[in-house]
Amino acid sequence: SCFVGCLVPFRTTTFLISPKMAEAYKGKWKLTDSTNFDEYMKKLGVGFITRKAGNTVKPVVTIIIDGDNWDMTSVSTFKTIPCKFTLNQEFDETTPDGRHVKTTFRLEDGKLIQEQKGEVDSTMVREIKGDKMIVTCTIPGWDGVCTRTYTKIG
Ligand code: ACD
Repeated sequence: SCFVGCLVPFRTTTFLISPKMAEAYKGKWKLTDSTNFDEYMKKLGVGFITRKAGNTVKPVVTIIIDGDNWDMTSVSTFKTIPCKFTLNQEFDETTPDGRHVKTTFRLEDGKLIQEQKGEVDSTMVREIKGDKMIVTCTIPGWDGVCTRTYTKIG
């Protein structure tokens, strides 16, 4: 009927799907696979010592969500990297290797997109597939792709 046909799509997009998409990210994730990370860090201008550390560590990321406010803190033996943000709001981010960038996170098609503007621009897309969170890192003008796979641990 018209009642169902009009009401359901409206409620689905505005009230039900969006919070559920975010819901999938909540919890604790540990890095279990990484490809091309060294190349990616080289393109970002990350120095030798930090790259060695970055290539070695298996960070645990804990994601807490309160409405549009996210806390995505990464813990490893290298360092603890707090990352608090509000969706669709640009903020000053200090990257794990100490670069200063302007960052915006947004949710699009169920994917969390992190856009960094700085001396080198970069985009990180996070998507959930089963018990995996897959992070795809790209840089405009770079042919390569870095993929980091996190597995749900809590
Ligand atoms: C991911 C990908 C995040 C990549 C972040 C920055 C890359 C630049 C420099 C890395 C230097 C050290 C990396 C050490 C730990 C990575 C921790 C990532 C925390 C978000 O999410 O894996």
